Amino acid sequence: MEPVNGWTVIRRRTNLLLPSSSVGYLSFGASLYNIVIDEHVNWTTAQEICICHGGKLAEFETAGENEYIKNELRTLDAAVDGYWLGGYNFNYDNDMEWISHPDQVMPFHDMWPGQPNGPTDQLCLVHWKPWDYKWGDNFCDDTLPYICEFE
Ligand SMILES: [Ca+2]
Ligand SMILES: [Ca+2]
Repeated sequence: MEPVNGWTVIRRRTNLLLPSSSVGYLSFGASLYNIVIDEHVNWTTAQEICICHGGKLAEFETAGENEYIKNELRTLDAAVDGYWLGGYNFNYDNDMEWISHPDQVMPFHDMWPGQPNGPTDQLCLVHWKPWDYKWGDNFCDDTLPYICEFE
Protein backbone atom coordinates (compact mmCIF):
# COMPACT_ATOMS: atom_id res chain seq x y z
CA MET A 1 0.00 0.00 0.00
CA GLU A 2 1.30 3.44 -0.90
CA PRO A 3 -0.26 6.73 0.18
CA VAL A 4 -1.29 8.99 -2.75
CA ASN A 5 -2.42 12.54 -1.95
CA GLY A 6 -3.36 11.44 1.52
CA TRP A 7 -5.38 8.43 0.31
CA THR A 8 -4.22 4.89 0.83
CA VAL A 9 -4.22 2.88 -2.39
CA ILE A 10 -5.00 -0.81 -2.15
CA ARG A 11 -4.15 -2.74 -5.27
CA ARG A 12 -6.79 -5.23 -6.32
CA ARG A 13 -5.72 -8.68 -7.47
CA THR A 14 -6.40 -8.82 -11.20
CA ASN A 15 -7.91 -12.31 -10.92
CA LEU A 16 -10.27 -11.31 -8.15
CA LEU A 17 -13.38 -12.39 -10.03
CA LEU A 18 -12.05 -15.81 -11.00
CA PRO A 19 -12.54 -18.82 -8.76
CA SER A 20 -9.13 -20.14 -7.70
CA SER A 21 -9.42 -23.29 -9.78
CA SER A 22 -10.42 -21.60 -13.00
CA VAL A 23 -8.40 -21.96 -16.20
CA GLY A 24 -9.08 -18.34 -17.14
CA TYR A 25 -11.49 -16.74 -19.52
CA LEU A 26 -11.99 -18.17 -22.99
CA SER A 27 -13.43 -15.98 -25.73
CA PHE A 28 -15.77 -17.18 -28.47
CA GLY A 29 -18.19 -15.01 -30.41
CA ALA A 30 -19.79 -12.45 -28.12
CA SER A 31 -19.20 -14.51 -24.96
CA LEU A 32 -16.49 -15.26 -22.45
CA TYR A 33 -16.40 -18.67 -20.79
CA ASN A 34 -14.84 -19.80 -17.56
CA ILE A 35 -14.26 -23.53 -17.14
CA VAL A 36 -14.00 -24.25 -13.41
CA ILE A 37 -12.32 -27.64 -13.04
CA ASP A 38 -11.51 -28.22 -9.38
CA GLU A 39 -14.65 -26.89 -7.75
CA HIS A 40 -17.22 -29.71 -7.66
CA VAL A 41 -20.69 -28.54 -6.63
CA ASN A 42 -24.32 -29.39 -7.32
CA TRP A 43 -26.09 -27.78 -10.27
CA THR A 44 -27.92 -25.11 -8.25
CA THR A 45 -24.72 -24.02 -6.51
CA ALA A 46 -22.87 -23.90 -9.84
CA GLN A 47 -25.54 -21.61 -11.26
CA GLU A 48 -25.41 -19.40 -8.16
CA ILE A 49 -21.62 -19.11 -8.37
CA CYS A 50 -21.77 -18.14 -12.06
CA ILE A 51 -24.44 -15.49 -11.32
CA CYS A 52 -22.40 -14.22 -8.38
CA HIS A 53 -19.51 -13.61 -10.77
CA GLY A 54 -21.78 -11.75 -13.21
CA GLY A 55 -22.55 -14.62 -15.60
CA LYS A 56 -24.64 -17.77 -15.84
CA LEU A 57 -24.11 -21.47 -16.46
CA ALA A 58 -23.10 -21.82 -20.11
CA GLU A 59 -25.92 -22.02 -22.68
CA PHE A 60 -25.04 -23.02 -26.23
CA GLU A 61 -27.27 -21.55 -28.89
CA THR A 62 -25.06 -22.67 -31.79
CA ALA A 63 -23.18 -25.81 -32.73
CA GLY A 64 -20.03 -23.71 -33.21
CA GLU A 65 -20.14 -22.50 -29.64
CA ASN A 66 -20.67 -26.07 -28.40
CA GLU A 67 -17.82 -27.47 -30.49
CA TYR A 68 -15.46 -24.71 -29.36
CA ILE A 69 -16.02 -25.59 -25.71
CA LYS A 70 -15.89 -29.34 -26.36
CA ASN A 71 -12.48 -28.91 -27.98
CA GLU A 72 -11.27 -26.93 -24.98
CA LEU A 73 -12.51 -29.68 -22.66
CA ARG A 74 -10.75 -32.34 -24.76
CA THR A 75 -7.53 -30.34 -24.55
CA LEU A 76 -7.87 -29.89 -20.79
CA ASP A 77 -8.61 -33.62 -20.39
CA ALA A 78 -9.35 -33.06 -16.70
CA ALA A 79 -10.03 -36.05 -14.45
CA VAL A 80 -13.74 -35.31 -14.09
CA ASP A 81 -17.01 -37.05 -15.03
CA GLY A 82 -18.49 -34.04 -16.75
CA TYR A 83 -19.43 -30.37 -16.48
CA TRP A 84 -22.68 -28.64 -15.58
CA LEU A 85 -24.33 -26.55 -18.29
CA GLY A 86 -27.25 -24.12 -18.07
CA GLY A 87 -29.93 -26.52 -19.26
CA TYR A 88 -32.84 -27.87 -17.23
CA ASN A 89 -35.94 -29.95 -17.87
CA PHE A 90 -38.57 -27.42 -16.86
CA ASN A 91 -41.60 -29.52 -17.83
CA TYR A 92 -40.43 -33.04 -16.92
CA ASP A 93 -40.74 -34.31 -20.49
CA ASN A 94 -38.41 -35.68 -23.16
CA ASP A 95 -36.37 -32.57 -23.91
CA MET A 96 -34.46 -29.91 -22.00
CA GLU A 97 -34.49 -26.12 -22.13
CA TRP A 98 -31.90 -23.39 -21.56
CA ILE A 99 -32.45 -21.52 -18.30
CA SER A 100 -32.68 -18.19 -20.16
CA HIS A 101 -35.43 -19.56 -22.43
CA PRO A 102 -37.43 -22.02 -20.31
CA ASP A 103 -40.42 -21.95 -22.66
CA GLN A 104 -38.47 -22.52 -25.89
CA VAL A 105 -37.18 -25.61 -27.65
CA MET A 106 -33.37 -25.51 -27.86
CA PRO A 107 -32.19 -24.15 -31.25
CA PHE A 108 -30.01 -27.23 -31.49
CA HIS A 109 -28.85 -29.97 -29.14
CA ASP A 110 -25.95 -32.39 -28.85
CA MET A 111 -27.48 -35.17 -26.74
CA TRP A 112 -25.82 -38.57 -26.49
CA PRO A 113 -28.11 -41.22 -28.04
CA GLY A 114 -30.85 -42.13 -25.57
CA GLN A 115 -30.48 -38.90 -23.58
CA PRO A 116 -32.26 -37.28 -21.89
CA ASN A 117 -33.61 -40.33 -20.05
CA GLY A 118 -34.58 -39.04 -16.60
CA PRO A 119 -37.56 -36.70 -17.06
CA THR A 120 -38.51 -36.86 -13.38
CA ASP A 121 -35.20 -37.22 -11.56
CA GLN A 122 -32.41 -36.11 -13.93
CA LEU A 123 -33.33 -32.51 -14.64
CA CYS A 124 -29.91 -30.88 -15.07
CA LEU A 125 -27.78 -30.73 -18.22
CA VAL A 126 -24.16 -31.93 -18.43
CA HIS A 127 -21.30 -32.23 -20.89
CA TRP A 128 -20.43 -35.88 -20.08
CA LYS A 129 -16.75 -36.76 -20.54
CA PRO A 130 -17.21 -40.53 -21.18
CA TRP A 131 -19.45 -39.53 -24.10
CA ASP A 132 -16.77 -37.24 -25.60
CA TYR A 133 -18.64 -34.34 -24.03
CA LYS A 134 -21.95 -34.95 -25.71
CA TRP A 135 -24.85 -33.89 -23.50
CA GLY A 136 -27.04 -35.77 -21.09
CA ASP A 137 -29.50 -35.13 -18.31
CA ASN A 138 -28.08 -35.84 -14.85
CA PHE A 139 -29.07 -35.86 -11.19
CA CYS A 140 -28.90 -32.21 -10.06
CA ASP A 141 -27.44 -33.14 -6.67
CA ASP A 142 -24.32 -34.70 -8.19
CA THR A 143 -21.23 -32.62 -7.56
CA LEU A 144 -19.41 -31.68 -10.75
CA PRO A 145 -17.24 -28.90 -12.13
CA TYR A 146 -19.02 -26.38 -14.32
CA ILE A 147 -18.75 -23.81 -17.10
CA CYS A 148 -19.82 -20.19 -16.63
CA GLU A 149 -20.66 -17.89 -19.55
CA PHE A 150 -20.42 -14.10 -19.55
CA GLU A 151 -22.11 -11.99 -22.22
CA1 LIG B 1 -38.45 -30.13 -21.30
CA1 LIG C 1 -29.35 -39.13 -18.23
